[in-house]
Amino acid sequence: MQTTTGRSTELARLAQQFRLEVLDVLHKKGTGHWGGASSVADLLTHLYFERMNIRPDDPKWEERDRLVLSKGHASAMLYTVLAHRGYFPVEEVQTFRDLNSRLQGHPCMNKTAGVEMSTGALGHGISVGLGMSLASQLSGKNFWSYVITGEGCLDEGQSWEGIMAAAKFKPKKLALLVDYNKVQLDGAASEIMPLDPLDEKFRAFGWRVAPKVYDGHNHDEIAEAFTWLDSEEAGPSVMIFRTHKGKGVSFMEDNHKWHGAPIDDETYAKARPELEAGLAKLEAK
Ligand SMILES: Cc1ncc(C[n+]2csc(CCOP(=O)(O)OP(=O)(O)O)c2C)c(N)n1
Repeated sequence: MQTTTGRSTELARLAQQFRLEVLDVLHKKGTGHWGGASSVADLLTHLYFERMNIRPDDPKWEERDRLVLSKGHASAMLYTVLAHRGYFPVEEVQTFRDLNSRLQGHPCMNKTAGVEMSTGALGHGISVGLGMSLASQLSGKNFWSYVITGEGCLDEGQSWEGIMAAAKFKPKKLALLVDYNKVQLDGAASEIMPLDPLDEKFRAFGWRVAPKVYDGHNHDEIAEAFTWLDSEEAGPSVMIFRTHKGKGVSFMEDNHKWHGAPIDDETYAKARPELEAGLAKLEAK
């Protein structure tokens, strides 16, 4: 991870710590989605610890920025970030997927503080984010609505209905972050449903598109993307981040096998030291 500023290193360190904690809990529970959770760790960490205007002690504060994790299967990372940001106790993450826990396999907005939208059925996030951003304008508020989608999520037709509708209604504060790891549930995106050239597709659909694909594991680049986002107020905006599924564990990176496979003891014993080594490297910076 090539970060230059102290703050970027700190954010990268936090994200890596969250990866470790997620691996621990998924191993303990024998269930959950490691691939997509590790991929989105830096984006969620940057949003919640650097970018978003939120009050974790008042989760329903009306002016708060909203985040819709459209790829809801990455819930374990969302819960870990929300817990560390103060929405609920960090120990509660250990109840992940337990019967009657608030922290189910896919996020539930009616149960869990900080979860803005129940997701898991892919494809709905953009439409929901559009509604949130229009509600912000109609009610005279000024909050951001952020949506994170994976490329598998973009395969859903509903995503493109939302993209078209956003181009029509032109909300000023709707930002889409694409967690572009190019690997889906059971194979490469290029085999399942090619999306490239993704930036040109968004442009053709009438969106404001960031001038480059950012490194979604480099916090200097994530910050650069947000600087671009703030540089003008002009309708729905999309930032594409190149990420890696299974980030932080060499034999899991870019391998669809680790989309949702249980982390057994043997795998855990090989994977954890790699994440620990990554964390130690960041701590030494
Ligand atoms: C409507 C719907 N169809 C299928 C699935 C099953 N499914 C869960 S995750 C996934 C792939 C998601 O890929 P992507 O959005 O790229 O997420 P990531 O690779 O970051 O995990 C699929 C097909 C689902 N959750 N919802």
